[in-house]
Amino acid sequence: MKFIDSATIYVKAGDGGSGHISFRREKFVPKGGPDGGNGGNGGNIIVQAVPNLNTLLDFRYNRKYFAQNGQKGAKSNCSGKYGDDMIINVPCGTLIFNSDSGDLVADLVENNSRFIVAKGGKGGRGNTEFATAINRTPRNCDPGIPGEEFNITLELKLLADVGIVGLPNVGKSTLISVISAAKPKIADYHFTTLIPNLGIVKIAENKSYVVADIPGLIEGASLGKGLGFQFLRHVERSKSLVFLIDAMSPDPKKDYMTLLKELKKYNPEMSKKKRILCFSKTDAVGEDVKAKLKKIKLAQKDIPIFLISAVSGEKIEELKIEMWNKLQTEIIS
Ligand SMILES: Nc1nc2c(ncn2[C@@H]2O[C@H](COP(=O)(O)OP(=O)(O)OP(=O)(O)O)[C@@H](O)[C@H]2O)c(=O)[nH]1
Ligand SMILES: [Mg+2]
Repeated sequence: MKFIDSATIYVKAGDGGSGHISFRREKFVPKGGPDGGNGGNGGNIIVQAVPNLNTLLDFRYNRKYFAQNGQKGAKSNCSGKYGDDMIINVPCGTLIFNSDSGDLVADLVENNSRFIVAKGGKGGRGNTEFATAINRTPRNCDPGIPGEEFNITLELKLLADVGIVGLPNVGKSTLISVISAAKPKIADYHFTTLIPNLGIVKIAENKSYVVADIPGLIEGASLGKGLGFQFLRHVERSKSLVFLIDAMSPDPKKDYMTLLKELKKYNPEMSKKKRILCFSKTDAVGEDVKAKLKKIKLAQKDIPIFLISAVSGEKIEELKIEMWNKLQTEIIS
């Protein structure tokens, strides 16, 4: 399943600098001619696709982009300096829309492909350019043209890298809400989540991945119980799964086995995905329960076990890093 990551930003290209009006004043030239220079052009706003970026998350915090204005023209036919372009880096595969018209403006698929989304304004002409045989002392110049400005929407289609699966009410949505900017509905009853939530987890500059929180699964999901299997396709192509089990459950191991059984019934490939076993809500259980959970024996030996609490923050950072590390290794079957 592809999720969409999007951000709307405001871009404003640089204004052109205005032309200048001046006349030469030289010692032995009583009536110097015009010498006002042209204004410089404003900088463009350029969007460029780069590798090593995979989310539009940063655009949620920085929403306005300005290119530099061109400088004014000056005496002695000096042209104003051109404004610098503003280059906005986006992940490859970003679509750019005009937010007001909804029109697709560009589709930056290729690495290093770039597109001018807003053109800088042209600088105005200085009075030198207005001189003619009849009018040798023109007293006019052009103002600079304003740079283009738009609201643009960036859209990136994403695949969920990590799927969070678990029985209802175990804290899946709470987990995604603490590791990403996603704000899903959280409540103390079963089937709070009705449609999948997507979150982007950022652990460092250029190190981020997409996590999906799906509705809870129950025993018999394969027979259409609960919300059934319909949402599993959202994590079918994810590279790894976090099995989230409630530490307060009377039988956590059974919950794990139920989950595994249902996933296998849906698609045997699901049980071959890299897996992290996570017990949630450890803030609500005693040390004795935690000790028991740590000792749970699984048929598959290489599955890391985490005891986490979204409330106290216990082992959350470690889990984020483990998810990242799992994505870096090859799929084991
Ligand atoms: N004490 C404690 N409570 C938690 C923790 N995480 C979640 N909860 C609570 O558990 C309940 C269920 O949380 P959700 O995040 O909605 O659970 P879910 O797995 O998404 O539930 P469904 O969408 O219904 O499958 C809520 O009342 C949460 O406040 C935790 O770490 N500690
Ligand atoms: Mg939920």
